[in-house]
Amino acid sequence: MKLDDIKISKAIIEEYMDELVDHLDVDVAIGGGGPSGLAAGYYLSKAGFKVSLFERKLSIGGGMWGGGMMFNKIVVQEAGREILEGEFGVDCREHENGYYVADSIEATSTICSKACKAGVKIFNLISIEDVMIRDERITGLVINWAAVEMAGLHIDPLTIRSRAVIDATGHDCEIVKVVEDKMGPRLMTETGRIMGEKPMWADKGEASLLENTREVYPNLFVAGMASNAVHGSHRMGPIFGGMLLSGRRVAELIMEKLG
Ligand code: 48H
Ligand code: FE2
Repeated sequence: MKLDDIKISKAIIEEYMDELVDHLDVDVAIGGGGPSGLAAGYYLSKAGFKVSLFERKLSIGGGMWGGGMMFNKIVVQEAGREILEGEFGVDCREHENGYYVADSIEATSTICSKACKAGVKIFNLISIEDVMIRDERITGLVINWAAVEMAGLHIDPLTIRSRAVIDATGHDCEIVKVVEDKMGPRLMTETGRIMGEKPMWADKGEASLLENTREVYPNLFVAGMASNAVHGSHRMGPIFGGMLLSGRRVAELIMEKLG
């Protein structure tokens, strides 16, 4: 077959546009492609929900690639291992009683692959810059090219409609921040506001994560590190079991809500 350069371009543009148009209106829109967002998307897609995930960066996986301080290993506890090895098939080696270690490259790439195969439509290089709110309920996301954001160009965004939104943007809880900025102290936290992350304490941080994984504004759920940041709980360092458990938990909560 003689290759035609224009046909290659046309194939890319048309296939991408078809998928984008098909995902303008979804069940669940996820902001952030770290471990919690990917796990949430995986479980929701596996259950038959239509899911779009938007990630600002070129690479998916958030803070998982780098392990701890660039030592590319991650630690999970037994409950986390049940997901990492049991669900995703990533090798976990017991280093010491109850402390399992996985290769961060294998873990991140595998979770990403499983999420895609389960049906999560991942759009990388797209940032969430705002939300849509109708009658005090989140009804979708406002998105723009990450390159537009980085260049500081004045280019208006586009919108995605969804029945539920997950803020899985990590430490910065960027989606919840937008809601707080625009709606005032109306979050479902103790103060109605983002309470801010507390210092490193692996045990406490992991223990509080599932309870903090919840709806924080009608139709807006938090997962992963954003959950602890929003609710004023501790960070936990490079232990990633909680992120996966939080992703599964938020998926369960949304399935319950959406039916
Ligand atoms: C599009 C965005 C936007 C935006 C951010 O940081 P992450 O890995 O988040 P989690 O919660 O899945 O995992 C947290 C974990 O990586 C971690 O940091 C831990 C365990 N820390 C403990 C500690 O003590 O430090 O991924 C979030 C992703 C990133 O890829 C961002 O680029 C992306 O979200 N993102 N994408 N639009 N507005 N904001
Ligand atoms: Fe972190």
